[in-house]
Amino acid sequence: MMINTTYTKGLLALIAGVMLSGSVNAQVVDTLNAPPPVLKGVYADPNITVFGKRFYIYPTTDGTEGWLSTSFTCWSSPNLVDWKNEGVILDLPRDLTWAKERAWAPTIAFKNNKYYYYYSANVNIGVAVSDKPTGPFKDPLGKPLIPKGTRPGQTIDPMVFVDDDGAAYLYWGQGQCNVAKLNEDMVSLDTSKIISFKPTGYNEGPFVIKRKGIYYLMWSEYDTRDPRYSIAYATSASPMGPFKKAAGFPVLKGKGVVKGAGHHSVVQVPGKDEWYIAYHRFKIPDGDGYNRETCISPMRFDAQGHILPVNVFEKVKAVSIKK
Ligand code: FUB
Repeated sequence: MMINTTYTKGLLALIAGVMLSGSVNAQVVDTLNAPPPVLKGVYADPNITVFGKRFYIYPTTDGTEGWLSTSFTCWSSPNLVDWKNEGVILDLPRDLTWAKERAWAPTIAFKNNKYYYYYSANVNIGVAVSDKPTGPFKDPLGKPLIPKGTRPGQTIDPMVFVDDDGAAYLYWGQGQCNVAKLNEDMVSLDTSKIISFKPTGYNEGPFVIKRKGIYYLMWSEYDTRDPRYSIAYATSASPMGPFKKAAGFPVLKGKGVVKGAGHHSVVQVPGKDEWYIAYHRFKIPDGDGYNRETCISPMRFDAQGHILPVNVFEKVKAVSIKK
């Protein structure tokens, strides 16, 4: 009798809790039905950002074994849900003299009234410049900004971060993470201080955000062809570290039909403490590490500033940028 009363009370409390919170759906994740990708087609390594009143994604074009793509596209959106293909913004055989293929993992920044686009090409890092976020972009150097072999690991996956004081930093590297300050011209590095380090589990795809004075360095672990591909992070009080890996990682990983989720970027909605993470996963259905698609999910922080685990089944809803 005693046991039954306790059991009944517990059950009623559970039902009441679910009814009050109304969150039963939020907790039961259907891992068989993932939201559709935000970009139509196979695109990976999405670099999401915001310029003025539009969001932009700069991805890698997928669909060839060995990632042999030769050009880069740009996509734009007023609300994170409806995306327009702005076309090819850099075509390696047409626009570069020093690389023709392996157009991978770009990143972009606005400074000096110009857009600076950094990208991997044949395992070197290049820079291109334009007056518009949608290009066309021109190669100002006629050679890589960072040639392959400059540091151990692959010279790929650049990420540019512009701090509140206007100083710009370039992060890059597979196998180890490197960081250097960019000079004011944005097309050369301050080589007096290049820092290289490898947080536990680090493989590639570094990305930095700053929130409430804390620098978050995020990266991808495992190989992009591995279904376990996932995202972890570390924090620092300085853009060049040292970075301390956070407990409770990975912050984003596949589940159910979502496999190989990683190589991400993060955007803050201007004027709000509202953040979204763009990442790729194996195409659903029939994808793999060469056929990946771009998704966006909300990314949240707890009261202590830890990044909360991202739900890869949470669909992004339309966001408005304040006038
Ligand atoms: O897309 C080509 C390569 O695959 C990227 O450079 C890596 O980060 C991985 O996503």
